[in-house]
Amino acid sequence: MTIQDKLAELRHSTLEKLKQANLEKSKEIQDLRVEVLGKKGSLTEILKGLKDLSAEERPVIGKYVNEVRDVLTEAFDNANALIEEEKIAMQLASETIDVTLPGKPVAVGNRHVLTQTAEELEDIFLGMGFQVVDGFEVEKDYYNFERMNLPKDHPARDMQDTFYITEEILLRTHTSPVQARTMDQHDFSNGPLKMVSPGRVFRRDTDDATHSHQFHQIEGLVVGENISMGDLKGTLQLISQKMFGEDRKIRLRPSYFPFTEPSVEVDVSCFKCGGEGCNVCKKTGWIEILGAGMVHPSVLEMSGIDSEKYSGFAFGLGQERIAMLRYGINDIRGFYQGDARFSEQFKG
Ligand code: FA5
Repeated sequence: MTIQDKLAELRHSTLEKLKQANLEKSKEIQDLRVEVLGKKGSLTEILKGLKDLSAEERPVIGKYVNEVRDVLTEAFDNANALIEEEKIAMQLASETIDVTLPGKPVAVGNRHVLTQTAEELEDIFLGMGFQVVDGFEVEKDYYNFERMNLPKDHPARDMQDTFYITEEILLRTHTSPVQARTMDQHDFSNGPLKMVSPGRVFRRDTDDATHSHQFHQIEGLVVGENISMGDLKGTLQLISQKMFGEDRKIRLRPSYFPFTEPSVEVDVSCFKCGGEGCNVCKKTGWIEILGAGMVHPSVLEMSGIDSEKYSGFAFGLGQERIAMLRYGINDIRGFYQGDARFSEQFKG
């Protein structure tokens, strides 16, 4: 038998076997493929005889070998495709999909409780005619300290050490630098300046249940003619009532900030015991919520504002502090850990 005959015979017999193969048994076809086209298969075996051919015969037979290989490869591929199709057809015939089954519920997130607190405060202030202003988290030493009446050697800087980018650029320690930036821009012919500015601040503080090295404040500032301590008290009274309930009272205690004179700490009467004394207010009946005061004349003058004609009040409150008191959160670190179980409690 010549090589050509052997090839013709292999082609014929393989195609016949493929025709008869049980299509449901794809293994049968895979085995046949290895048997015929595999490395040690029948085709390879026949090709061993190529070496005995003459130089003239070799290209002719070579061409024929390729033709047989192509025909058989295609035949196996077709058989496999047919098997795949049959499989899918069988699956479709046996499977039904119940389109009326309820779907999987999509988990809906919610705004972070600090964002909610800030937005609620912003809404109250917007209602009182304040504008909401953005500040810079990376701030100049000049605005964070010097314009707040804290020159380079001022001892009160020690209370607000921070992360320095360069000697002159730092992560702001409070939202107060926004005061100077907005006062610089304000045109009093358009009326008094009334703004709030929420944002993140940074300090070299040791983290514990009530302190974090980064937290959030809301700055408030009003500058105009005849602005008095009474306006400050009235504004803060309203905020406390809106945030903690109508019955809340506030009290001002003398304090010190270099950028306000006089300066006060502001306490709100305890929302839990109503002033009787309990574990929330540490038996005092009062809870401290913010620092405030009348804007220091030097701070006004540094913005080119005539302190004889204009006066103002400012305050800075801790957003975490407000949220912790409102919702009875006892550890500030919960705000930053990204635990969904914490956030889900404040869906609103
Ligand atoms: C200030 O930062 C002043 N700039 C506030 C101010 C503004 C006074 C305008 C006068 C006029 P103080 O350092 O007290 O003040 O911070 C204000 C509030 O931020 C505090 O009442 C507290 O609620 C919050 N706070 C301060 N340090 C931390 C901290 N490490 N972690 C969380 N909250 C803090």
